[in-house]
Amino acid sequence: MAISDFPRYPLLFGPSPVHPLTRLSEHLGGATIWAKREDVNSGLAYGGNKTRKLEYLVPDAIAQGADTLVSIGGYQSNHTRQVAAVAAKIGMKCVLVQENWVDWPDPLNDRVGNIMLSRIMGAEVRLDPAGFGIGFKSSWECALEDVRNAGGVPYAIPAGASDHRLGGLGFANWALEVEQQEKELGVFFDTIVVCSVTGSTQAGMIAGFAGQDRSRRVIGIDASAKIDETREQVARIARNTAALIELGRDVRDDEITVRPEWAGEFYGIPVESTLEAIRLTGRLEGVIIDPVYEGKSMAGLIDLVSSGEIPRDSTVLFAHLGGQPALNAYSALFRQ
Ligand code: 5PA
Repeated sequence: MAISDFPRYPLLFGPSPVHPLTRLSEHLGGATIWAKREDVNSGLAYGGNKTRKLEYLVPDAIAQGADTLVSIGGYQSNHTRQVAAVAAKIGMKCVLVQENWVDWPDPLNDRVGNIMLSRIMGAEVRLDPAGFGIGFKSSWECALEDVRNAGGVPYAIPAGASDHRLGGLGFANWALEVEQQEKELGVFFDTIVVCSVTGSTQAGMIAGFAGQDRSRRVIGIDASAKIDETREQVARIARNTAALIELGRDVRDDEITVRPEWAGEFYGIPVESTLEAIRLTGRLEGVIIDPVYEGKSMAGLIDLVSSGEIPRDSTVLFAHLGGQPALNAYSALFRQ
């Protein structure tokens, strides 16, 4: 089945905007940098990359007769906030397991930002003390069981909507969207920079771009600080998605690049390069990025462009995947 044959429930405004980051490009003095903005892709609770993935999961949930979306993430998960928004939009209930993925001392971490938004949208939020991990958890099984016991029909959405048969489709379609926008703009993005944690964002892109005539580099920047797991997950989902959309060949190893250098020591804890990237992007472009994800991928882009590893004649597309609501739990970092 081609990607266009998969049922898709429209949740986005349309193609997400693409625009140049002129002052950042001048400042770095290297490649030309553009951004594609998943943070403003939808009117649903500030959008983000998961909203795009969920366009392909919602028809499956409806076909299965589900009445409750069940998902999992950290206290400040952007993913669970987007699941809550989508559940509200399509008139389903929502149960979210929110685990203590980040050892972050902010006393409002489980109250402001994403988790507050999920509560506003009517999701049942269950706090769980378990630590970071993108696999399947017993607390999550328990949430599914509780929905069933109460007579409901749950639809299980794994962390980041990634480890799911349809999880890579949203960003395989993103690759098609990029190709179309390039035609309209008369530009070609030879390099894509994208943050990776649960992996289906980058994996979907890889599978989608693999079917196009012109080749390009997709550079994943790990933000989980567990590089082997991220690489394994990206590779597996890229291959499964490629098979699902009938690419007709295997995804080669050299099409899968995930770089570890900007993750710091822990998922969810920004390091100096993260904070510099956030400040620089804010001050030069008025564009806001977060300390957990895009702060790290932007730090990678800044280094790769400044060092010339991404060459001067490159045109780079930075995938801005959303995530700003979490900034509210990180206010201590920006008091001066
Ligand atoms: C997230 C993920 P993947 O998980 O698809 O690799 O995407 C990484 C990513 N940018 C990049 C933002 C803003 C993200 O929210 N967030 C997770 C969440 O629970 O929010 C899945 C981890």
